[in-house]
Amino acid sequence: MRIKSVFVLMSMLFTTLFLANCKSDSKHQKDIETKEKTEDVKDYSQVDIITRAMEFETLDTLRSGWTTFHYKNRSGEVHFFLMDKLPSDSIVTSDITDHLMPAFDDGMRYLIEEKPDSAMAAFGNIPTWFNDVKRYGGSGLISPGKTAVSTIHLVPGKYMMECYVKAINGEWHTSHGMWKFITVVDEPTNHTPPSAMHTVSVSSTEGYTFEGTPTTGKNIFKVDFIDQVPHEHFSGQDVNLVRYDDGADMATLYEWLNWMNPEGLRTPAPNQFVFLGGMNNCEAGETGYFEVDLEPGNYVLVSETPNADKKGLLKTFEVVAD
Ligand SMILES: [Cu+2]
Repeated sequence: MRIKSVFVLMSMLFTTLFLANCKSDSKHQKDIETKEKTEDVKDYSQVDIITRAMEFETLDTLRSGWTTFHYKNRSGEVHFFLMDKLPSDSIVTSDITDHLMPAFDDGMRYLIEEKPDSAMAAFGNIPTWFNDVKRYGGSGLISPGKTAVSTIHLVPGKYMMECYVKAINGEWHTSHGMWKFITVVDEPTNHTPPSAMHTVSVSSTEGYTFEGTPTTGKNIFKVDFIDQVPHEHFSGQDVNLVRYDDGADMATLYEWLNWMNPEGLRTPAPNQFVFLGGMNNCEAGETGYFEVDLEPGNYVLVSETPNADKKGLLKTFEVVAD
């Protein structure tokens, strides 16, 4: 673990030096300026994100307002993306890699080793600024080969895009490189959210309220966050759309969705379930949209929250053939 951290640090130092060296190359600098200029005039209202292994391949700068993300999971693991708005623009890479991540890394390792007291002590080292992070949505969990389409409303600021699913060894995807700073500038897109066909209201006390009858083909869901509170896993509530096989053991899914379980959110995801996106955590009063093509089958809308079933933070439905 420590050796690996040193290796990661050395790799980062090498990358930094390499980039610094590149910057002295005037042709390269010109290329960068041309690229930035091209990006300046981009619409920004439709943004692709691609994950091929453990990275977010997308733009560094986005515009505020409504933006539709097409998150293409071309890797072999389940992921998501979440937009964490940082409380300060002065938070830099070392704040994340040297302070935030080690606290989560140590805490998770202790949970896997069944040392809950040590785990809580490690989580106690999470920097205090992390309490002031605001979430502005993202995708729900998305299976390999699938694309999650999410429309969210961004306010200007510095963000960290992240995925905290876990690798097969229990380490966070964030610690494997699945995070990225993104600057959202104060220039709203002209984009408007799509026309919703279904509405899901998410409340910590009432659970999900959803009366829709999704059908085959394209369905657009609007997700209203009535409130947002930390649950036993210190995180809030969200919406994931999951297709499940006949006779699937739903308890397996609910257990897996709790990151505090040593096997929770850990690769491999349970079979018999296909993750089709959804809407990641938003602040109270915020709204997000997601779009999905449905085929006949069994589906569940479910929150990545401990005891989601007991809290009403789930809703099953069936899509029948036309
Ligand atoms: Cu991931």
